[in-house]
Order: sequence, then C-alpha cells, then structure tokens
Amino acid sequence: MGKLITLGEHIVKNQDKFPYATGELTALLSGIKLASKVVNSEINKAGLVDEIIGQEGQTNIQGEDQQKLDVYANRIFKEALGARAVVCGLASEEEDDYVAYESEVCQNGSYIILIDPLDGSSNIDVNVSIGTIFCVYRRISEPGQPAELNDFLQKGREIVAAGYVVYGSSTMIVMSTGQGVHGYTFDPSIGVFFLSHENLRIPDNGKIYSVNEGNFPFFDENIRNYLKHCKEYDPASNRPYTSRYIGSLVSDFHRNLIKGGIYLYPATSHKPKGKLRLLYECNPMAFLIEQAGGLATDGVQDILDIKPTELHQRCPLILGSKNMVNELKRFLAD
Ligand code: AHM
Ligand code: MG
Repeated sequence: MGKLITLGEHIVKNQDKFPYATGELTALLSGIKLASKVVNSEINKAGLVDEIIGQEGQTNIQGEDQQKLDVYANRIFKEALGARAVVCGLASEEEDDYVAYESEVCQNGSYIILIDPLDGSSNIDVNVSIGTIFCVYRRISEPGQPAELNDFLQKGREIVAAGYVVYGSSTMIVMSTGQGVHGYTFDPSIGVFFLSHENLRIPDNGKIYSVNEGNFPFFDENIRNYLKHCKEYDPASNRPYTSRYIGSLVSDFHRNLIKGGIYLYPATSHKPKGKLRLLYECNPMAFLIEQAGGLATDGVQDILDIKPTELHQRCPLILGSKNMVNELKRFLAD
C-alpha cells in the first residue's frame, strides 16, 4: 500500500458517502475505535494478570457464565459511547435489556448500537483470538426521547454500519458503512489503527469449511449430507475441503473473509434455533459478508431479511463465499 492512512483519516475522507452525512456516525466510529484500544490493552494483559482470567461470578440473561473481560469490555464500550453522546441507546450480549442513555444530549442522538463486546471469551485463557462485534442503525423513535425497543428490532437490511475488532496476532478493526469492507491494523507502538486492507472481497470460491463437527449427530440430515460432501474425494471440485474451526466467530469469519470459505452454525436437535444471536452476532457479520461479495442465510432466507422479535434471539447462521453458500443451499433444498 505504501501510504500511511489512519482509521480516523479514512473515515473522515469517506464520510460524505455515509447514508446520512451529519458527522454523528463519524463520532460514533471514533468512540468504537477508542473503546477497542482500551479493551485491546486489557486483553493483552490477560496472560499476565491472573485476576483478570476467570469467571466474573455472574451469569448473563442466557444463563452463560460471564468472564471478567466480558464485563469489562461491556462497560468500556457502553461508557465510551455514552460519554461521547453519539448514540441514544445500546443493546449488548451482556445486558439483559437495552440501555437507553438518560442524558438529554444522548437522547438527541440519531443512532443506536448493538454489540457483542467480547465474543468467544471462553477462549481468553487459552490465548486464542477473540473479538468485538457491532452494528449501528438509525433510530426509528423520535429524537429527544429515550430509545425504544423497536429501535433495536430492525431488520439487518437497515444497518448503517457494522464491523468487528479481532484481538489476534495483531489487532484489527474490519468495518463497513455500506461502501465495501475495509480493514485497519493496530500499531501498538504508537496506538494507531492504519488502513491495511482496502476494499476486502471474499473469493467467490473457497476451500475452507468451518463448523463445530462435534455437533454432527445433532444436525439435520441435509447438513450431515453436506458435511459428508465436504469430505469426499473429488479433485475436479477441489474436494475434500479443508476443515478449520477456531470456535471464535470473529476469527473464523476473518480467516474465511480473506481466504474464502464457509462458516456454519446450524440448528441442532437441542438448539433448534442454533446458538448465535441474530442482532449482534449474525446481522453484523451478514452485513459485512454481503458488502464483501458473499452471502449469509439462516437456510431459509437471507439473514438481513429476518424481522427480529426479541433482543437476544438466536438464529442458525450459514455465511461465506457465494458459490459455497449456494452449494450448501442446494443440499437444504433436497
Ligand atoms: P459467546 O458469545 O458466548 O462467546 O459464543 C459465541 C461463540 C462464537 O464466537 C463461536 O463461533 C461459537 O460460540 C462457538 O460455539 P461452539 O463452542 O458451540 O462451537
Ligand atoms: Mg457472542
């Protein structure tokens, strides 16, 4: 690339192309940038500071143990966005209900955010990459009032911006405001995200399939047949495919985005709606993959066309390279 362009500069350079060019979205994205730097710094200490690793001693609304860094990341994003008065409301995997910011200046904000502050956090204590996932909508309630539930229950098609932070071998923000997907890599020595991956496109064909195959006996027959197909020997169609599963959605997604591939977390007999949450896991990733030229479906319809009914609803997720997703859809149609 040869040019040093920071995330902040790149956002400002492109802000006149944002759907509503008021500067508010630019401020919101700066809030995310700041919070992710703070969270990144804390995550990097996780191996050193024993007290940070382990259970917080609380469970979230879905009955899962919260780890300390989940709680920490949630607080940092909530405070960074609230203090800068850039959103009127936030919904988070770590909050039972949505948060409607109380200050008058926040209530005048045009945007709401949905966030999974630390996804894949069960991987922290084994030094595996984890991430933050977010998406942003225009509110549909009247400005000047507290945010309402309906602001959060919009279809993914209405997303204005979405992205993730991957806290990995290097830390990156990958995001889209609806004009393609761009990646920014963090230089920890000077505390700056630089544009490193401009206009990311997922290859139409890939060779990687990512799924928790331990769930094989609990999948529908069509999914089982597809997984057998992935493993068959057929050089003409580039099979067998390569199996890669980290168990950290952001990391699995990021690899497949760069290399081409398919990620699936289908329904199982004991999780009939799958595991992942529509509003702050599936929708942002579906927005990004479509922006990068790929597809995302729950097996029946595009993820972005699902009308949400609950904040924490789950849904099956299949997403990735266009031709691989279409191939899997043919198995589902059988
Ligand atoms: P979390 O939000 O509790 O961290 O769970 C989401 C994670 C995803 O990152 C990952 O893709 C999936 O759960 C892995 O689930 P499993 O261990 O069932 O394969
Ligand atoms: Mg999660």
